[in-house]
Formats: sequence, structure tokens, C-alpha cells
Amino acid sequence: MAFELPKLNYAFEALEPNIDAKTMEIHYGKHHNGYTNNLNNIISDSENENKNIEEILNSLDLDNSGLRNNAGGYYNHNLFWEIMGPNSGGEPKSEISESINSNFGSFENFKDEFSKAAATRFGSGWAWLCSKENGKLEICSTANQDNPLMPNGCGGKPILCLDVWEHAYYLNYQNRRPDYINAFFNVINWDEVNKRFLEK
Ligand code: MN3
Repeated sequence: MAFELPKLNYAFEALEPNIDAKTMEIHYGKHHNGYTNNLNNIISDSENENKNIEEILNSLDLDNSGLRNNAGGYYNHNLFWEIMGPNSGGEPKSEISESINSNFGSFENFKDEFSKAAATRFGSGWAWLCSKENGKLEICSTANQDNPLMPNGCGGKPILCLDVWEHAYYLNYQNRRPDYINAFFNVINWDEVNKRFLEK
């Protein structure tokens, strides 16, 4: 079973001015597409061929760097595109809002903590918000294309993520990662995050 590059639910320019069209085009069409093709080549005729992506990540051998990088890259970008959208951002409503407030004290505190995790990830990586048991939410960050589902991961179910590789922002923001992180909050699709939060 080969993995497919998922269709984007919005146009490349839909997230402007926060994320520019050229970055979206290259990021999705080249980077994500590359991870997808590499992943399919790596799992072809292997024990992983018929597993879903979560199973591959959960059972990953961390020494298998090709699978680690490309399975991670495939999964991480799938989630990233889904939790962004046009006419989004602002503060969440609904159940996720209550959970953010009870876990972090306020939306502003959550935003500060998540932004710090994204800003302080040295080099390439991701920031995550994960849903754990008993309604607990946790923020973590991972290096390269690692993610919370891997054996070395912070655990829980990823419901929000931010790509802080330079390829995600360099054309528009150059070295200003904090500006990119701030802009990301204008395009978070909280309905989608909430949907994932409520899914068992
Ligand atoms: Mn990326």
C-alpha cells in the first residue's frame, strides 16, 4: 500500500501574508512530495509495506534513519497542512479552548509556551501540542522529522504542530523565526484542532 501526498484543502496563496505562496508551493510540492516518494521506496517489499503511518512510527527502529526521516516527514506535514487554513487564527472556541485554559491558565500562556518551544528548537524540527489521557495537553518539540509517536517521542496524540525548518519560512522571513511563529497563530484552523482533540 503506497502512501499518497494528500490534497491541500486550500490554494498555495490562501495563507498569505502569513505564509507566502512560493513557500507553500515548494514546501508541499517538493519537500512533502519528496518525503512521500522516499517513504514509499523505503517500505516497498518490507515488513512495513502494509502498516499505516501511525503503526510505522510507533514501531520505528530509530537506527533506520531513512525510514525515521521520511515516515516522520510524511506524517508531520500531513498534520501541518490540515491544522492551518484561510480565515483562521485568533483564539479557539469550543472544547479545546476550555482545555487550553485549564492546562495552561490562559490562551496567552499557551501561546507563549508553544512559541518558546518552537523558537528554542535548535536547528530543524517541530513544535507540538499533544492530547494525553484525562484531558491533559502537553507541549513538546522534536528535532529533524521526529515526532511524538516515535519510540523516543513525547507521547500523546498530536493535535497541533509547527514546522520550524528553515524551508518553512526562509523565503519570506529569512532568519526571523519568531515573526514566522507569531504569524502561524493567524492561520491555525482551531476547528480542525478541536476535531482531533475530540477524536478518540
Ligand atoms: Mn517542512
